[in-house]
Amino acid sequence: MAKGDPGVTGRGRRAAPRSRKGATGDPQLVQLLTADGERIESATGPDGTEYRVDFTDEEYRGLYRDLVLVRKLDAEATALQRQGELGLWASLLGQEAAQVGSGRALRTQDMAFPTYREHGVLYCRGIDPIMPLGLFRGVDQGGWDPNEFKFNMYTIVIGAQTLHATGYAMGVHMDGRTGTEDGEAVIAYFGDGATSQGDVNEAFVWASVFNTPLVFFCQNNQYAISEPLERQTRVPLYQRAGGFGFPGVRVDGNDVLASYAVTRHALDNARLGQGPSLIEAYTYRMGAHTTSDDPTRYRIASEVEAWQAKDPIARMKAFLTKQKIADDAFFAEVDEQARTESVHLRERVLAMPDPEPVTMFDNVYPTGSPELDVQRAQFTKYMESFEGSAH
Ligand SMILES: Cc1ncc(C[n+]2csc(CCOP(=O)(O)OP(=O)(O)O)c2C)c(N)n1
Ligand SMILES: [Mg+2]
Repeated sequence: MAKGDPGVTGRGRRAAPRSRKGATGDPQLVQLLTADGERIESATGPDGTEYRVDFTDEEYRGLYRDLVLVRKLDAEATALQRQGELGLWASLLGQEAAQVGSGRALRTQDMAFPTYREHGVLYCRGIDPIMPLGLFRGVDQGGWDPNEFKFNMYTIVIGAQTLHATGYAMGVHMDGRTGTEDGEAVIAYFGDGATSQGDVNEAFVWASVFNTPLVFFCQNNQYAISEPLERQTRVPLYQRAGGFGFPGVRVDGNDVLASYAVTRHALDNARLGQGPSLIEAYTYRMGAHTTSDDPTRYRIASEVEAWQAKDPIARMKAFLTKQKIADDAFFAEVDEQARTESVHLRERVLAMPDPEPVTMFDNVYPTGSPELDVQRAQFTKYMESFEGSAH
């Protein structure tokens, strides 16, 4: 989507083409675009909130472009790993709508705390998509400035970032940066498996009792590596929020429009000082957990096929086509852009220089530390012990 703030209201917006309120077939699920690409004008959440979007045609096309680009760059990263150019890759395949919808719902001042899979949110924050590839290639430690882009570093420790986000959001609140329409909100991403972690449950408690401006965004992709959802919970995950004292909602995470609407609403409530909420984006991890995983060992092909029919990009394409918002020339142009950008990404990854090993001590502390100086000296000596070493 073009730079700026894609709106949910305003002049010149395209009216929703069809009104089929409540037609999701699943009363728990907030959905604005069916798997067949039919628009639903509004959907009601469990607390009675009415969700809707009102995008211009250009904004709809922008969302589609985001989805396609993010998927293509992710596929390129997977291919690079397979060719030995990355150590590992955690693919977002299938989760593009949850990430682009929520990522585009963030306002400029909002801060995001990702896991290791949020490449789509990273893209929406305007960060060069090569950044996580440097991390997974092992040549840098992420490389982007979290303050500049309002997107924290990737976190591998499951659920830990929800506590970081809670502390950050408490600070935002204490600094008086909430309570107005241009206030700040914070979003913490995590997975279904992470909901079983102590960290996440502690974050829920603290966020709740300190009324923090925080949206907990759980991408329920049905698996934590090989562990299925039924090993994490006996109730729908979004209902957990009730026990902690804040609202929860389940959104169709393969529907970019609903993901946008629900996240925008939750963030705006948070920035106004109304406290935290939990969004469960109901989606599916179409690929492996990471490139080290073989999902055929623990799930059956028919399950994957059933989710293929709910593909987030196919339904957006069907909608744009049916409503004549986009034509074949547009789709071809987006595909060509995705191809060009992925080729460019590959070239830049292959050209990434290997760092001097000793640089791993850089950036540990902003102003260094005596202990680190000792370690650096020891390591330098060790490296010099290798015959012919230039270090
Ligand atoms: C504290 C901790 N325990 C275990 C792991 C190993 N681990 C890495 S990913 C993962 C599963 C996470 O599943 P989920 O939260 O559903 O996120 P997803 O990978 O599906 O996006 C586990 C157990 C870890 N990284 N950190
Ligand atoms: Mg998961």
